[in-house]
Amino acid sequence: MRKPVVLITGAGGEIGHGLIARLSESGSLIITLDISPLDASLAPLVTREFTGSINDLSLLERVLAEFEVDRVFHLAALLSTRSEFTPVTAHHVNVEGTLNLLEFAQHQGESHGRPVVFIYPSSIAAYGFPDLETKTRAGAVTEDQYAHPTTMYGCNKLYCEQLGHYYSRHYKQLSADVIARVDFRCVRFPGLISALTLPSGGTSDYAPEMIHAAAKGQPYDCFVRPDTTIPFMAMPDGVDALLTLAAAPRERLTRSAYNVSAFHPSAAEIRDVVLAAFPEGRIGYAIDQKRQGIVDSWPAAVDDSAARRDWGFDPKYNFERAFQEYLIPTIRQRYRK
Ligand code: AKB
Repeated sequence: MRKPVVLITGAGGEIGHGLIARLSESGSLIITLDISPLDASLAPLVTREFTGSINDLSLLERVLAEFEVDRVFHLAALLSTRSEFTPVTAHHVNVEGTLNLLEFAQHQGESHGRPVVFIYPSSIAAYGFPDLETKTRAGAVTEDQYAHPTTMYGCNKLYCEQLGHYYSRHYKQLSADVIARVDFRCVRFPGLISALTLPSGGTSDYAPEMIHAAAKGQPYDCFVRPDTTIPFMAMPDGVDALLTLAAAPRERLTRSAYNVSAFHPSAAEIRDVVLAAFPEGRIGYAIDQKRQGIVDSWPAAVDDSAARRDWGFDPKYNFERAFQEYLIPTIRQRYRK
């Protein structure tokens, strides 16, 4: 009997770092798939590391043949800013790659007779507001409001939410013999701020970029206006959310995609708390109108009551604790070394 393993795609990314550490602590056997080799700090924590593309079907066939996968954390994606520069590549990776992983999970479930739990990080980019007035008036949005994304990344994320729901509920519904349909579960992440990794290609990156620049003593120009407001979350709470959702009893879940969030400061409020911690920091503003337009289309806040009710989502870090207890001390230490 093969031991069940967890597959993490995009394992070398920001979320993957924290997820691998937490899963290895719990004793899970982990296999990873990433376009780049894992950091030396992560490689020893995984049972097997595959380096390649989620669009390499022969590679996925190899994984299917060698391992019994019972959970998939599908993190591999091109983020919002990068996807705007290469929209077709973004669709290829974000959508076709996700379809490949859903087919992989379905075939895994059919081979070992149990549904594979498929955890998918969607994003606040799945929302879209036509203008700032509508965004401000909307306040904290629920999952079924304003799902009109204005970026390729947001379109990709919203469609993959629907694709996952199809695989969970309706896959090949005209074929009588479909067994072990994928158990798709998804969170819409806000901007995630990690103390351990640098941001890569996101439009919410102004928050982590400010902190890391000030901690390194480097000047930084924030690319959005001071009043810009979107929801954020400290990375440990993001990883906790994925693990808690994955472990939740299926019958508790009333929807496929859930909002999660922890705090929603303005860019100016983030700048203030960073300069209070790093008084020598030099943080100005150089607005990038295109990236500003993306962030203005995202909600100022989200209503995460469904996640709290259905599966006990409960972030540990509010705005103050995230900075005072996690981000600032950890990042300060990182650059002292
Ligand atoms: C991005 O900025 O693209 C991501 C996100 C908000 O999904 N961090």
